[in-house]
Amino acid sequence: MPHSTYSRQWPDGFIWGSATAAAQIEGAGHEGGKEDSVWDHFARIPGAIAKGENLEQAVDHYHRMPEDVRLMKELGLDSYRFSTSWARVRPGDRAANPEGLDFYSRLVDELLEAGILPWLTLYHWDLPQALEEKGGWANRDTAYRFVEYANDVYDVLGDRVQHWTTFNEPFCSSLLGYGSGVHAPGRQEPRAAIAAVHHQHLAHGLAVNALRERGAQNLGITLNLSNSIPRDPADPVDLDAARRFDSLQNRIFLDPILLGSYPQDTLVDLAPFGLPELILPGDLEVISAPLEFLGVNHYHDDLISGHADHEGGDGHSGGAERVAASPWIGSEDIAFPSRGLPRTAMDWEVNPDGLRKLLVRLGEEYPGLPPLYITENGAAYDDTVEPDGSVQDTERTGFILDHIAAVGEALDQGADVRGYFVWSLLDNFEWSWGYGKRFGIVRVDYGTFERTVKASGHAYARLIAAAKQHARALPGSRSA
Ligand code: IFM
Repeated sequence: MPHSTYSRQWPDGFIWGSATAAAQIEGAGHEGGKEDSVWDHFARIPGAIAKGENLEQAVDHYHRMPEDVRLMKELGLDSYRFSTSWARVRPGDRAANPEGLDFYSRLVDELLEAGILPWLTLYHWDLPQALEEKGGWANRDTAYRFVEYANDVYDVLGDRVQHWTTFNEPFCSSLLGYGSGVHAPGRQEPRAAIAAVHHQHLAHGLAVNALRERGAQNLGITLNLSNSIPRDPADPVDLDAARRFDSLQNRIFLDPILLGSYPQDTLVDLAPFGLPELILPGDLEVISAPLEFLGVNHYHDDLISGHADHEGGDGHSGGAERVAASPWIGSEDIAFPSRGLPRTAMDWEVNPDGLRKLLVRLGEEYPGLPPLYITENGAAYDDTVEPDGSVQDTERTGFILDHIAAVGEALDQGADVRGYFVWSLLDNFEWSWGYGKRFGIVRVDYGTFERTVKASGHAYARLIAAAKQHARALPGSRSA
């Protein structure tokens, strides 16, 4: 029985895409002039990555890029969201590396040739290790180095790439990287984590201004957002815990970037960690530079209890990394109880309606919100390969189609969503979890690097084709 989403009419020009990130797929870890990023370095720390895996070969996209673009074309993608690696473009953050830039230039040409819109992210977590050794994101100077890197990329690709995203999920590369330490660089330093948040904001705003001056017209940032739901909305303890969690997961990013101010409660909560003193005159004006789009990554919501002592830890939270981050935000009391929903292999709950709620909420709470794109949504499951070589990933297929349906409902309720990118095109290196968690709509055999489109990939391709057909049927549609 076809999913109802197949017959829905989508707005004219709605973009269907898929996303990846350099460090997770490229490999060629030390080829073509590339030097260590913080993730290469982190992967050498015993115990940092599951099974001691590393990014050296990843899924060999660096050498198989034309084949991967052919796959995208077969799937019918309108757009491909990828990131450039700072450690490849400016190894050691010394000077631009022509060979590194040439790889991305060839990728962009290949995409355009295939009729696929390149959607570029400048920072998906791979800071050159040389900069980490100078303090990393805890050092304000890194924000200015980021602008140099952004300019180098723009100078080579700006004639062909229209969509520029500064950062992907700064939550992870600041709070998880410098606070809980479960992401590179693996530091557990509360003040450094808060400094990293502010300096990434600053880097974002400086780069937006610099690229706009060079001629960029479509600039944005991608945030990973989740609804923070108090377990008992009548319990002031749960309510306050949910407020604090929302502050760190969502509002500490959304407010400075979209409104030009940190939330008042965040400033108070984080005063012991030095937030107010980090904000220099003029910073917030730079940080809130106007944007043409906001990228939203959504995987799951969080049910929040303020009674960690009674919850017996976060066994069912899907938010273990956040609990690990909690000691420095004064939130040892936060727990993530289960509400009995099905879960993915990441132990993240499956709740498509959360995406609808989030999209509607953004429109209600942020006046002047730029158009939204779902820049990541998807699920890890333990796939099995059938004797005929196919992968019948029914759960992932359902996850993706149900979430797309939720995007449709959000549109009906007034959310201005212009596109959807599934995470991920390929199975890949899932950070500290290594290669064990597969998110791809295309399977990668880690022995041979052979690619096989999974049932979810076929379903997504059918959905894209159906969406185009309906768009053609709409009077006045651009594609008519
Ligand atoms: O793999 C990651 C990606 O790099 C950033 N967003 C979440 C994905 C799944 O964890």
